[in-house]
Amino acid sequence: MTERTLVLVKPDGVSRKLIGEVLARIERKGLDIVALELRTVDRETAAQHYAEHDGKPFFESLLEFITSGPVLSAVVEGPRAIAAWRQLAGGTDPVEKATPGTIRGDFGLETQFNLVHGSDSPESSAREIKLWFPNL
Ligand code: RTP
Ligand code: MG
Repeated sequence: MTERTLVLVKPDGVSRKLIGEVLARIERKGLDIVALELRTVDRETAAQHYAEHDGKPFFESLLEFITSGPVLSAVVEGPRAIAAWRQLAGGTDPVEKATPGTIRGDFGLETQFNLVHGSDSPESSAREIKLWFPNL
């Protein structure tokens, strides 16, 4: 079944010039990129995006990080796109969870600075795509 997911290259990934690397992996997997934008988001948008983590100890530093520079946002489409993209990204902790061969496993060292985001369910995907691409 065709699905859509919201992909972000976070500010660390953009500043490390990994946009091309990430998009190449999405394309090599066979997924379609149906929308793409580069912008720096305000605190309100970041807080809505990560609303599920409101109140957690890392929430404030996460918002500071996500708003610290340009973020690449993309809507990616294909069969089982949500799980397929999370497989390409790798686990949240780039060392303990992500395996080599994944984006986080190949390029990441710290949990907060883990380079990319992907929606974790169809509900999150619908909510996040509406937030990042209201006109899509
Ligand atoms: P994401 O939402 O960004 O795709 O990452 P995820 O599903 O793999 O992980 P999630 O639990 O949703 O956490 C969201 C982001 O918050 C930062 N984080 N920092 N310091 C910490 O313990 C900690 N835990 C999470 C990471 O940037 C993580 O991707
Ligand atoms: Mg998440």
